[in-house]
Formats: sequence, structure tokens, C-alpha cells
Amino acid sequence: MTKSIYFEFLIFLFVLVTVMSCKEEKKVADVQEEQTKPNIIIIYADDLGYGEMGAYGATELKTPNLDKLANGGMRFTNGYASSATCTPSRYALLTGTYPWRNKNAKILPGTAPLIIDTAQTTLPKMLKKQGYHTGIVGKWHLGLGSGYLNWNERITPGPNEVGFDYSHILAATQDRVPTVYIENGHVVNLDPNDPIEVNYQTNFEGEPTGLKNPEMLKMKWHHGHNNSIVNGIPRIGFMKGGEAAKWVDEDMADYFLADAQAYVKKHKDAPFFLYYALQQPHVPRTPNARFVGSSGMGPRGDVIVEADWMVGEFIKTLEAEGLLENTLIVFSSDNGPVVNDGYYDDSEEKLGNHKPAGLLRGGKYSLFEAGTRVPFFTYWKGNINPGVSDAMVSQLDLFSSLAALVDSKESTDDSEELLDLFLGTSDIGRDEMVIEATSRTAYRKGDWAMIPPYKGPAINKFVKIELGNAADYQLYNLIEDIEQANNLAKSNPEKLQDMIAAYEAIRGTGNMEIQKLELK
Ligand code: NG6
Ligand code: CA
Repeated sequence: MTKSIYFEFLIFLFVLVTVMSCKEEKKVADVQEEQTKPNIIIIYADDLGYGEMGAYGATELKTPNLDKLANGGMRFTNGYASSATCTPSRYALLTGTYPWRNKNAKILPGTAPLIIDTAQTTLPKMLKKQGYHTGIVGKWHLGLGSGYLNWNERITPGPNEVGFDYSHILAATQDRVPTVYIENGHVVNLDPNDPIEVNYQTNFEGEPTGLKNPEMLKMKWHHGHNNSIVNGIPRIGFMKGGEAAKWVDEDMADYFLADAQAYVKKHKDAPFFLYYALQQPHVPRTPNARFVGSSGMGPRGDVIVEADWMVGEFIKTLEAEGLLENTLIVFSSDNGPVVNDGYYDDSEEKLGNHKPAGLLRGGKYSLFEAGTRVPFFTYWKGNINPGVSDAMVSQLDLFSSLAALVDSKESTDDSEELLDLFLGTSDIGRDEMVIEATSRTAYRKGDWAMIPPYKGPAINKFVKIELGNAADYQLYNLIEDIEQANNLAKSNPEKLQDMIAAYEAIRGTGNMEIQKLELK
């Protein structure tokens, strides 16, 4: 090649590359212009109580990042999870259907089959039909597979079969085996020469347990949680193999944050839905070294500070990518708080004056308000005016409301379309709602809460939470008595009868077959 031909060739190449990259940029710009539908992100905490954020009155714990969002968006004071435990609440969130309609929607072991029917309508499926890319990062706990599960093959059906294009999850809870991450149905870092086996009934021969090998533990169990030991923490269920795939508990929050950030960066050019399911402050509470001691409240407070930081970093990413003005963020928690949920982790000793449930009675597992009334807010920069609403709203309502946002006609019987309320242009919420706690149900209508009689202990002595069980009906006026201290069932029999009739109209009368709450 002569020198001049060589130069001409170089110039040709330069022009070609420039033209091609302009085309690429144009494509992106076009998509952004065409993108009238906002991105949707649900950030969902695990066991975060009503009183756990500054914006909800916490004084001892600092949650600046969450507060900034809550105070800059619509903050609900009567926002509810459907249930006082995880699986049913997540079922309601993703299907828009009361979890007590599905007998399998209860706290699941890590080996439980998927409880959402693959033919069933779901929030991510509905959004997919409207052109959204859908992803879940974090806690799943809705079951996997359809019976016997081989963890060493593709794990299916799971999130990808009920509407998520992308999934990167932990199967059940941080305290349950298998303690591995699963990406699109595959265990991450699985070594085929070290296959994973999981069993919730019997241990594998020769494997240590929390019960028999206390010398191996860095965190001691208080109740339950005495099966397989992973990273010095005893778990629920037995697991063998999968050494290279096991997660490092202290890195979990960073791991999921990085993935949530990568997801939004990857999908920013078309509408996306991300369900970012945080694992905090569920047990075992394992803050990264950066957060140890940050709250002065021991690991439970430290992981709340950690979660708040993760949310702050995640928002920074949305901001840096120019996505905040075009993204609706919903934040809530799957159920109310519990201080001691099965490990000795100083949470009780170091709680000090912090009130995880604020003024509310009860906690996780409870039919009293603290079981289901949780932090709940929406944030959309430039689109939602900051405000506080006392209107009643349930996570169930996200299905129909988000459908309305994206011009879908889909809705479910149990999910009310409250889009204007979520966007802060209306103050009208639900009139009534059935709440659930470990298979028992109660009813809220207007300012009133009614709890039917249930057998069983008034207080669970392990977690030290009032469950709501009593021999007689309970009736509370939540406006006058948010602490549910005065049972008005006897003094206001007419109201009680109205409430019972309205409750039974939804729930029916056949709900006396309740399961025993077993917290061993
Ligand atoms: C309970 C566990 C508790 C927690 C809960 C599920 C025992 C003794 N207790 O059975 O630690 O894992 O299940 O929490 O095993 S949830 O937030 O996922 O519903
Ligand atoms: Ca939970």
C-alpha cells in the first residue's frame, strides 16, 4: 500500500466509525424521546417497622437517604403490607390478590415449590405486555420449582416463569438454606464437582449443625436456626456441598446493590421495572464491616443504616444516569418489625429508646397494627409533589394502580386502582381491607380495626410479640386510639356487628382452620 492510499483508507475508516456511532446515538435518543412510559422501581425492605425511619418519627436511628425520598414524595401514614410475614405479602404485591386465597401463601422453607401459578397474572407480566423489561434483584421467598428441586440444574419454574425477564435472587430468606445466589435459574459460582443438596427434614451424614457444634458458631441461635452452619451462622434447613457458591453474608447488601445498579444502567434506554428486594433487617443481621457500630444499636440498627446507605447509592446511580425524572419509585416493607427473631445479636440489649413499630401495637406475626402497617411512600422527581397522606392504601393496590399508569386495562378483584393517590393528586384511598398474619385474618374499615377471636397464645414468648389472639372479638378506633389500647367491642356492639358482617362478606365464614404458628 502506498502512503497516500493508506491515509485515504484511514480517513475512510474514521468516517465510517463516526457515521456508525452517530447512528447508534440517534437510536438511543429516539428511544428516549419515544419513551413516554416511566420506569418503575419497587424497593422492598424485609421486616422494617413503621417507626424505623426518621420520616416516620424515628429519633434514635438515622436514615437520611430514605427520609429524603419519603419527604420528597408522597408518604403514607396508613400504608399496609397485606400480611405480617414475608411470603404472603410478596404474593400480594406481585399478584394483586389477597394471599389468604392461596393456601400455600405462608412462610416457606427454601425447598418449597413456586406458589404463583405460571398461568396467573402478575405485576411484571402486566408490565411486560406494556413493553417493559422486568427484573428482580434480592429476596424472592415465593418458592421455586414444582416439587423436587435439583439445585444443580436450571431451577425452574421461578421468577423468570412468572414475568421477570431477569432475576438475581436469594431463594428464601437469609436464615434459610440454600445460602447461594441464583441468577436466571442458575446457582452462581456452582462447581459441578461439588453439587448442592438441601433437605429440611434430615441432616446429611457428618455435616455439623448449630445444635451439635456450638463451638463453630460466630452467631448463636436463640430459637430455631440450629441446623446447617454456613459462615459460622446456624441456619434453618440442612445443606451440603456448593462451597464455592455460598454467599458471604456481610457482602450481600453490596452484592445486590451492584446488581441493581448494573440492571438500571443496562436497561435505561427502554422502560424497565425493577423489583429491588432488600434483605435487611431480617435475621441474621450481618452488616458489612463499614457499618458495624454505625447505629449504636447492634447489628439490627447497623443493617438498617446499611440499607439506607444502599438506597442512597442506588438513587445516586439513577441520578447519574439521568433517570430520576422518569422513574416512579415505590418504597415499602413486607411486614412489621421483630427484635429477636431467633439469634442472639444484641438487638434487645442495645435497642435503647428506639421503637421499631413507633406507637403501633404488636409487630411481625401480629394482627395488631404493627404487623402490617409499614413505611410506604412513592417518589418521582418533578412529578409527585411532596406530601403526607392519611388515606388507607395496601401494597395489593400497586397492581391495578401501576396498570393504570402504563395504560394497561388489567386489574384484579382485590387490587384497587389508586393511581391518583400514589401520584399525590387525590387523597382518596381504600375504604376497607382484610389483613393477614400467619393464616389468621382481621379487618380494617375506615377508622376502625376488628380482630376476630382466635385460639392460641396472646404473646409469642420467643419473639415477645403480641399476636392478636384473644377469646373475644376486638374492636379499636384507630383515630382515637392508634395504640389499640381500648377494646370497644363490648361498648359498641352495633359497630362490631357492622364490622363482622362487612369482614365476612369478603372473607367468608370458613376461616377458622388456622395453622399453628411454630417458632421453635
Ligand atoms: C420464622 C423464623 C424467623 C423468620 C421467619 C420468616 C424460626 C424460629 N423463625 O419461622 O427467623 O425466618 O420465619 O420471616 O425459624 S419472613 O420475614 O421471611 O416472613
Ligand atoms: Ca419479612
